[in-house]
Amino acid sequence: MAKVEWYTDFVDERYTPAKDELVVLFYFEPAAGISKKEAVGRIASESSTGTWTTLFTMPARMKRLMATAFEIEGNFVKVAYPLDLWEEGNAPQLLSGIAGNIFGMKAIKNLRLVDAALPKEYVRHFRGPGQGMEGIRKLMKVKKRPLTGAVPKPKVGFSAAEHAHIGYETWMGGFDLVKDDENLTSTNFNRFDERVKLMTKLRDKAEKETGECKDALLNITAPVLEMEKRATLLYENGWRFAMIDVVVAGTSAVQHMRDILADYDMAIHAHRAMHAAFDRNPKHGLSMQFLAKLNRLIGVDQLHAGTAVGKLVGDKHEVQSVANVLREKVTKADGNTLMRQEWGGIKGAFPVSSGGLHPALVPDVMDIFGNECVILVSGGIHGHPKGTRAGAKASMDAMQAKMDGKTLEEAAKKSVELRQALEKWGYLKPK
Ligand code: CAP
Ligand code: MG
Repeated sequence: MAKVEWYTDFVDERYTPAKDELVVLFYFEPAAGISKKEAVGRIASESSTGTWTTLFTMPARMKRLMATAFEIEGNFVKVAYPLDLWEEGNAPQLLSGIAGNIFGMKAIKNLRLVDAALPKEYVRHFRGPGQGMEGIRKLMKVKKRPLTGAVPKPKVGFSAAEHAHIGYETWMGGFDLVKDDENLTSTNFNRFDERVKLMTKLRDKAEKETGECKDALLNITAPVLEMEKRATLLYENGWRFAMIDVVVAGTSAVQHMRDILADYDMAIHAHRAMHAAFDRNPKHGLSMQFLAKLNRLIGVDQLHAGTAVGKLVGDKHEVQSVANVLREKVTKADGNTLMRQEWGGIKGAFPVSSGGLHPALVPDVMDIFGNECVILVSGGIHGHPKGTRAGAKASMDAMQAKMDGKTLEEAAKKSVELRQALEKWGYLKPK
């Protein structure tokens, strides 16, 4: 019978990728009855030039565009992709290739895109963060410590006036940023433009009263033309950040908004809501470190990276890997978690640690991330026995204690707010 399939033409274990090839590390499990070689051939074929059967005609050019599965180690495989497969500066197209049909192939029982090593020639077509970590520190006039912020809680339900009041209390407790929750956009009880107007007034008041720089992560997530309008409204009101739920908004929208916001010299705070739909299963989906790489490449300035000690998934190794991908000039290789990545002129982005934190966990987060991060403590300040302002102060006192090398018990002797927080939550690690 004539040859029907040609998947194994995409496998060569003696192959050495060219310097300018894009290499992807996958975890894979063949379906029953499929050999590893047949499985990795399918991954390389379906994510580059192939299909399920041999074809009548094929242009000669196709040959040099074929991907090659070249390193199989247990259930991990590396696939090399010729650079010409990829349109310059087009992040959605990269995903359609290396994170598209292959997840649905019957011959592959489980598949996880762990990381991609992007060649310099590919990276140079992306702008990366507009502000980056240095730019944000300059904007906020915060030199050394982690930046701090909180989301008004309950997540949604406040009117714009109530929201702005909670924001003011958060700022007056010493926090830098007031963040909209991921599912707060412009609802009939808290319209975006109303919230911007009232938050602007109270930001100016808080800045005057504290002499500190105060800002907000106001959520512009919406259809893209509406996002443009909201970004402009923020800019016109002197805000220096915009928040986007980058996974639900989509890669194309984030790339577009990155250009708009960079023209406004505004930073992008990237919330990652919905990431756990595809990154928490260690056997299937996309890794958070790859999502972080993609978003730094496109140009978000800060991205949620997890806490390890809070209420949401992501252990210490994962959150530190994500932080490395976001911050380092060269991300070092790390087993089957990370491949080496040179970032060239692409600025670093802040990892954001948030989710189930309270004052007593702030030092733990600083142990994991160091100071080059943003720490959001939301329920952990609004649930303080003496309210938001006291909760923010307790968190700032915990952070100062850590920076002074003091225990929280010592610091609590001089901070009634920290003592009260310790009395309520102790060192609870919420689930
Ligand atoms: C945290 C939060 C953030 C999570 C997102 C929430 O609130 O506002 O959305 O941090 O998770 O809605 O849960 P709390 P991650 O501080 O009150 O938990 O940062 O892991 O993406
Ligand atoms: Mg939230």
